[in-house]
This record gives sequence, structure tokens and C-alpha cells, in this order.
Amino acid sequence: IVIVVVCAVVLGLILQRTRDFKSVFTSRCVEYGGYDCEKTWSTFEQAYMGKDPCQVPPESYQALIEAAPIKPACNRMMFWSKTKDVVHDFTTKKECYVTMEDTFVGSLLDGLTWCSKEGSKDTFTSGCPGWSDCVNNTVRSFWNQASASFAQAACGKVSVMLNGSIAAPFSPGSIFASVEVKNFNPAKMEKLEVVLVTQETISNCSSTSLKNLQKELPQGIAFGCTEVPESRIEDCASQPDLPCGSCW
Ligand code: N1C
Repeated sequence: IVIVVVCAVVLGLILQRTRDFKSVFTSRCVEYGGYDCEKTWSTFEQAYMGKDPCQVPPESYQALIEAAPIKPACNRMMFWSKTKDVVHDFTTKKECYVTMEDTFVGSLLDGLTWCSKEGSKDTFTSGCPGWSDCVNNTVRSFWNQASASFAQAACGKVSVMLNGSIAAPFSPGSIFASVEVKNFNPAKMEKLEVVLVTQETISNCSSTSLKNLQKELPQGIAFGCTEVPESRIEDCASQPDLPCGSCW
């Protein structure tokens, strides 16, 4: 009897988890609007369901990405690396920039962890591999594929917020360095403008790391860099009457 009860409770928890994840996904979908949420869920689920969570290549998410192509917002697209909190504090208060998380697929999965298991029909939110545990993990592969398509859509003057309080603001292992920069298209993208967020100034615009970024930009894309104190970004974000263009 004890064994049966324990099994029932464990099974109950697993089913509950699947439902919780699906309900977060679905309510975000409904809130965003404009898409068939049951269909979006089943397209999403097919990317990883029943697979070893370390063996989900980025291409698995292609169907999901194609079902909701990125709508380019020229001159307003914002990339980031190691600055997630500052960026989103800014973009939620001022609506002048669009990040990956503001796109349909990005908004569905921002901040979430999910995976299945070989032969399973469940979605788990714990016990999934961490970001660096294996290359082709469920979550990392999604951000890889989604970020590549976001970068391919980048047009006009494009911004990126990098972290000046670390030695390598342009960090080779990051999605920004390893996926996005490589997918920028010089035919539609004029310039990359770095906003280097400083607090303690460990790196500045003349640092090697920023020079590396400039070197790795595809030919034909101009480069600019401005050092901006984090406090200035926060102040600017909280002053509704200040136009975005005057923040740095
Ligand atoms: O590896 P990163 O940063 O350079 O990735 C950031 C870069 C952004 O420009 C986004 O367009 O890649 C895109 N992106 C996301 O939009 C995103 N949302 C949430 C990449 N990762 C994203 N996450 C989570 O942040 C992800 O699950 C992983 O844990 C971090 C990567 O952040 P990073 O190393 O600061």
C-alpha cells in the first residue's frame, strides 16, 4: 500500500509539473495574442518530447520558429549579453527597443526550464541538464535557434548592451558571440552600436574584448561603442518624459 501511495504521489507530481509548464506557456501565448496556442504548444512539444534532454539539436525548434517568424523592427532591435536585468528593466519601462524576449517565441519561454526524457511523454521543469552540462540541451538549443533567427532579422542600426564590469564583455561562449554576431546580415544591417554598461569599469570601449567584437563583425557592418553608467540607464528608464534617444 505504501509503495502504491508513493508511486501515485510521484506520478501526480509529474503530471502536475507538465500541466503547470503547459499552463504558463499557454497563458503567455494567450496574453501575447494572434497565435493558435494549442497548435503552438504541440509544435513546441514535438521539438523535445521523448528525447534525451542532451540530444536535442537546435534544428529541432525550426518548425516552431518558422510558425512565428520574427517581425523585424529596424533601428530598434536590442541584443544583450551578461546584462539581462538592466536590459529588461530598461525595455519594460521604455518601449523603444525590442529584445528577443519581446518576440512571440521569446516571450513564451523566457526564464523557463523544460525537458523530457527518452521514451517519456512528459515535460519536466526540474532535473533538466544545466546550460553548460551538454551542448545540445533542450533549453540551450532553443535559445540558439531562436537567437539565430532574431539576428538574421536585424536591420538598420542595431544595439547591444554588454557588461563593462567583467573582463570579457564580448564572451566567446555566449549566444551573442557564438550565434548572433555570426548571423548578422550586412545586406540589411548598417551598424552595431555597443552600449557598454559600466558600474566598476573593468572593461572600456578600447578593451581587447571589444576590439575582438569589432573584428568578428561581418564585413560591411559599422561599429560604435559608448560607455554608459548603469545608474544613468536606470534613471533614464524611470523618467517617462525623456526620449530613448537621449539616454546615451
Ligand atoms: O549567452 P548570451 O547571454 O550572450 O545570450 C544573450 C543573447 C541575447 O542577445 C538574446 O537575443 O541571446 C539571446 N538570448 C535570449 O534572448 C535569452 N533569454 C533568456 C539568449 N539567452 C536567453 N535567456 C537565458 O539567458 C538563457 O536561458 C541563458 O541562461 C542566459 C544567457 O545569457 P547570457 O550568457 O547573459
